[in-house]
Amino acid sequence: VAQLVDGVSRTFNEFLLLPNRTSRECTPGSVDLRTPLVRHAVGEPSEIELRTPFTSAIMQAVSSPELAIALAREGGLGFLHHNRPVEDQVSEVRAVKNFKAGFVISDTNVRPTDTLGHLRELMQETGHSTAAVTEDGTASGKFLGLVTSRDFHPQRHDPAALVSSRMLPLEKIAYSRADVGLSEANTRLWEERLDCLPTVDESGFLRHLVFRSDYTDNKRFPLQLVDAGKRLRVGAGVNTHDYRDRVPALVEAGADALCFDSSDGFSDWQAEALTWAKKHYPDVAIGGGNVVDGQAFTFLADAGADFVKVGVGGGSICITRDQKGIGRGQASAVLDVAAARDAYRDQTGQYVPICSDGGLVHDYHVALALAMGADFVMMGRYFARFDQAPGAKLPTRDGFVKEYWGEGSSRARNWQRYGQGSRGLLFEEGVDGFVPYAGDLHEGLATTIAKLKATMVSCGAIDLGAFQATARLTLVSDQSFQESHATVQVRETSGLG
Ligand code: RVP
Repeated sequence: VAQLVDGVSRTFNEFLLLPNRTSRECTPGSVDLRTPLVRHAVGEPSEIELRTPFTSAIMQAVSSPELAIALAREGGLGFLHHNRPVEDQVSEVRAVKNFKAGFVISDTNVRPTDTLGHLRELMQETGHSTAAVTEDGTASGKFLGLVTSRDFHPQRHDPAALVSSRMLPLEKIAYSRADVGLSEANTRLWEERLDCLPTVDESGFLRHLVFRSDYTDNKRFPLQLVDAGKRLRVGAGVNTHDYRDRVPALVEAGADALCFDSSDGFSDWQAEALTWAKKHYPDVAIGGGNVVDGQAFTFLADAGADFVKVGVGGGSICITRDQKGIGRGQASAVLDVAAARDAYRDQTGQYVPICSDGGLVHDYHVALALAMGADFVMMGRYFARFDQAPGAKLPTRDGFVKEYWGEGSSRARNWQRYGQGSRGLLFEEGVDGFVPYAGDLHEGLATTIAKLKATMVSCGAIDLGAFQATARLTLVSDQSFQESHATVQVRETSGLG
């Protein structure tokens, strides 16, 4: 007969943290959110440590290169999705790895033979008034010149005329070698009174544009997550179907961490794929998942997973539980897997971090997930709301929303994640919808981090290890859940998060 596991399937909403004694030294300014990303021997540091415990969901609607860049600059890690040809994912990995603060990859590019009408449309689309002219009209083609707002006005110039008639050719513009540093580039911009300084490699191909940017920019991002070569770190999803091609290509492109991404990772397919990856690429950091119990965690850890993702059916866009009747409340899943991780550590001397993936609805859920033992969290809905996420921003009567759709929806058609025994989806496990627009990631995440630090301070912890070790949780009854909310009629909000 079926076995009934102990305990009820519980969600984050059912828990609260009890405040612990806060010492004088325990202040938000002293809180350190560093956390291990990958397996390491007890007593030794993890090869990759996140500086803030956030990763972005391996989803089309979430992790664009822009989002991965913005998140790495905050000390977290973006995971680029794998539901597309290998080359497309690889080129996005390269875009993140090639990012240099203040150096932008031109997004408005034309050929000299394009019409000014085409250029006008492109400028409207990107909102930019400087275009690079390259031989093939791409951002990395042979560099031929620039068109700026001083050269071209959409109302003034004939849309049928060619770009070549208005462009500033190479011999008339200042440009720089590709390895120029940001402060040298800024000096040139000011001293030569330039608006834009293109950088070009030794063969004459365009690399970046440097605008009169604020070169103190880096100071805004003191926690940037970078590799040994000071390039931003980036993660990438892989699947158990084409990993023999995808893993090598992503490693070659410089991806810092990979993750097998499946709605149910407790499978022979995933164990085989992990074993293959670790055999052929022993140095690659590669995670597995998703799982919801200790048994499944140990299975993937034994197969070589460097971290394990926890969560089935809790995602905001997810209907797996409705459709298949599998899953587990995210709080119960994290508590169970964290206990298995600690047991595995005690038995093997290896610490295999775990990630709480999906179902984080309120900022305080992040604190709960970490207190319950997650080393870091992965979020989809949360990041899909920001400017940097790829979903379209659409106006509504009350403001704006951004599109957000599940990988198991018919829009994403990610059959590699939701394998149902055939190539293609026989039924949906995700929905296609909208989330409220939340502006720039930098500001949004700052609020979430401020709340997390405030919670940790109330719990008397200045690092995540101490937070987990000393957290005291209580279950909330329906009645006390009601008590958590304001019981007066609330005036307009202050606008603070
Ligand atoms: P959320 O942060 O609650 O939006 O959840 C995001 C997570 O949901 C993803 O990281 C993934 O594990 C899961 N997901 C993605 N697509 C779907 C689906 O279509 N069911 N679920």
